[in-house]
Amino acid sequence: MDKNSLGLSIGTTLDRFIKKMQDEHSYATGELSQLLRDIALAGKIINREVNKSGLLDIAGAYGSKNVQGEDQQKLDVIANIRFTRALKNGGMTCAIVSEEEQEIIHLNQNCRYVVCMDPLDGSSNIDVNVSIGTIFSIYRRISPIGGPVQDEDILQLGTDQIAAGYILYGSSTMLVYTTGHGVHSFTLEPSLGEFVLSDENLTCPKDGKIFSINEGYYYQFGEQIKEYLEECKAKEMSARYIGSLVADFHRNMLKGGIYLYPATEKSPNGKLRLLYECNSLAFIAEQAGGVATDGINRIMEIEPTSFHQRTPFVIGSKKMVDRVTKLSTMTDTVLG
Ligand code: AHM
Ligand code: MG
Repeated sequence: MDKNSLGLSIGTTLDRFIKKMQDEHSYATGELSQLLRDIALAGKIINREVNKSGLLDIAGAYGSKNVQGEDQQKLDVIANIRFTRALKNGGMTCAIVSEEEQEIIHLNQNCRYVVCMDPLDGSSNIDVNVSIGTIFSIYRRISPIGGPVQDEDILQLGTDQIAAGYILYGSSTMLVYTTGHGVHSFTLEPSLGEFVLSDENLTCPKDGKIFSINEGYYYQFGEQIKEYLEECKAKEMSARYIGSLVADFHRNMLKGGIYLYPATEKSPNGKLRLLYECNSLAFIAEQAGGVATDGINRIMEIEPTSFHQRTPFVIGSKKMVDRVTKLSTMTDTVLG
């Protein structure tokens, strides 16, 4: 049986893996480990809801809009409630910022961790049984424990993340996370109800043959993006776009590729949110040897000024993302 560098076999449960990682770091208090377990539990609950969405009346639109003015799906709302409840009951989180809520969700003031999350990303794919995902970032609060959580606790740089990850509800359900010591993936074993280790220290190929972008917006893209797409086509690369960020990113990380959601004329700051979509995946990508930028600047060094701030997003294999940066620098257009 395969053994990884921690001496754990493929198939080791997430709980055991987290405990082993905790034991490797003498300063660890166990609180982050518990929080990761809380997130895994929430993921299992959402997985259950997603799996039965075709059987119950929980697919489709909820009839309301979220803070970005986008239509909420019923499962968006359910996932937000389930996640919030799991983190509240877990008792390790002082505050959450969620794609589905305008303001900070205040939990236990005596805790040190802040979670930024998109409880269910790609939710327009729910009704058609296509992969969707949960994305999360964990930060240590800056303000003193015991007092109310402040905006500064949330508006931290991506480089301040202490953990990040995603859960992909795909042909199987996977949890992928990093605490800054490599990227590890776990597959949900449905009959056991446990996430078990699939891969330790995942790496993203330095170059790839897949490009993922919504080309329907081609005429709204800046010149450097158009030029990059022409280069991809000239090289006969494969176009793959699910329209579910987690699934597109996961595939590209494993196989080598690039995902782009650049600025468009209609959305000059792009569509994706810095705090709970871009930073989280940027941390994973960098830990796997990949790169994430807004076209020029490193995503994890962008100063956040608001909870739901958007940014253009280019992420994936180093050589491919670097090429976009080079073209952007040449045309001197950061966000175009
Ligand atoms: P959401 O957070 O409202 O689900 O939007 C994010 C999703 C991403 O998963 C996906 O990559 C992108 O939006 C697709 O957008 P578009 O339909 O404009 O290509
Ligand atoms: Mg989203």
